[in-house]
Amino acid sequence: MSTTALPADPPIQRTRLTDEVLAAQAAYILRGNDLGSMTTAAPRLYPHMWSWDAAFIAIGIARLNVGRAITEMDTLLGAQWSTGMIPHIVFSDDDAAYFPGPQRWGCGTLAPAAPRTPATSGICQPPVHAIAVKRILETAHRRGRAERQAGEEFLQRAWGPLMRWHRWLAEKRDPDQTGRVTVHHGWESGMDNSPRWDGPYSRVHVRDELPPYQRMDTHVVGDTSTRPSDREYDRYLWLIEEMRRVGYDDAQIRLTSSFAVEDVFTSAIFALACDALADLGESTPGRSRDVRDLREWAGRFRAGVAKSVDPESGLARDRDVRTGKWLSSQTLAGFAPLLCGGLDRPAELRLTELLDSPQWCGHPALLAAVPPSTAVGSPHFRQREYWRGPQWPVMAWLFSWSFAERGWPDRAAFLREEGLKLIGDGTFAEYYDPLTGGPLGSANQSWTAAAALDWLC
Ligand code: 9WN
Repeated sequence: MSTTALPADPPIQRTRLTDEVLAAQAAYILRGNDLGSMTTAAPRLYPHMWSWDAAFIAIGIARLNVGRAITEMDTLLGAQWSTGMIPHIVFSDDDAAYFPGPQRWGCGTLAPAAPRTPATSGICQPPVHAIAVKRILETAHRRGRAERQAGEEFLQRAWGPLMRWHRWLAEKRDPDQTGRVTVHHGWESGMDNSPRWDGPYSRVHVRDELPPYQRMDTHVVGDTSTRPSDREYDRYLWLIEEMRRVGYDDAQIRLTSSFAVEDVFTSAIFALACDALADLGESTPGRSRDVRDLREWAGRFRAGVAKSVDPESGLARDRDVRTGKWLSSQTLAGFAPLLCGGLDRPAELRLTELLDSPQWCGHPALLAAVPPSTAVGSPHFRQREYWRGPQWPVMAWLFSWSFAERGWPDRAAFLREEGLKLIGDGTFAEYYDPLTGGPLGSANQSWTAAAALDWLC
């Protein structure tokens, strides 16, 4: 099995591996990407631990080895900042292999709240972690007594860090109690170059003082047009520069960052994660105040997501904090209310019908009926460009999981089947061309393998 990047022109001829072979290959990939106590997001393109990747990866690893899944989460939580933030990257020792690395972030020297070790980035990613803990514990409970005990002990030590993480999001990233999490970098959304961020990024003005840099990602992927452009990277790096200048201080970033957007997808995930954590805390004496806070946050963010819905399109919207304007886009983030609930019946029905319609999953040209990152009919749709069109199997997993939680087993099973159609080619690509099924980005991406394992084992 190759660990190199995918070729520029992927074959359109696809063969579907059997479920047994696919699961075995997924396990093989996760073992291959395992550095001992962290799993790299991908072998060459992403040689470190990413925050939301780690959570999805742990869900998949739990199917193989509950103890190793717990280690993954322990490593991530061990890099938590004193503010409560869980950083978006925990760096491995391979620090020359990815840009921007620890030196460019400079958190070890500039950010009083960052841990001295391990080295981390200075921003966060969507809070899927409590969802992972819930899923890992479910897996542990189905196994023997030893796994169950390891799971319970882990929850005991993870409870405090997870509560601090959630409190930081609720207080520092939503000080005005809008019910929506503000992000200060497209990377914080996990959907780096989505059309969702075109407006806010157009207002990020890169100054001459931006220190020079060399990208590494474009040396790894075969077709650089499937990655963000250099112009986009300048803006990504400029935002980091702004944060460095204020020592990564939360209050200062809120005041000074040229990018401040209420992210409706992250907010829906936060509502879901608060409920997941509250469910886990419910039966333990001494956690009732925490559980009350979690339920309150879940309610606040569910309402914040529902309030963002565009009366015209029915889709949820982000909001640019700097202009005060709602941002309409035809991206999968528009379906955020289906993840966390909170809409009235007619609005929810309208949104599920839109998801199934030819504008989205029912588009006749799609190889698999999972939501593309941007609607095929949108003027911003680019079939091979990262978050501007391709389908990401891990997003199909997230929708499938939350549909099951919401009591929609048929919808959950359908997305699983369709998601496996993509992954079934055995490349475990980072993302797929929705029109050809061609694999794009990195091959052997860990979270793609993890989604397959959770679906198949
Ligand atoms: C920047 C690791 C990460 C994912 C993100 C995805 C991509 C990084 C990059 O890879 O982002 O964080 O260098 O492009 O957009 O969602 O967590 O897989």
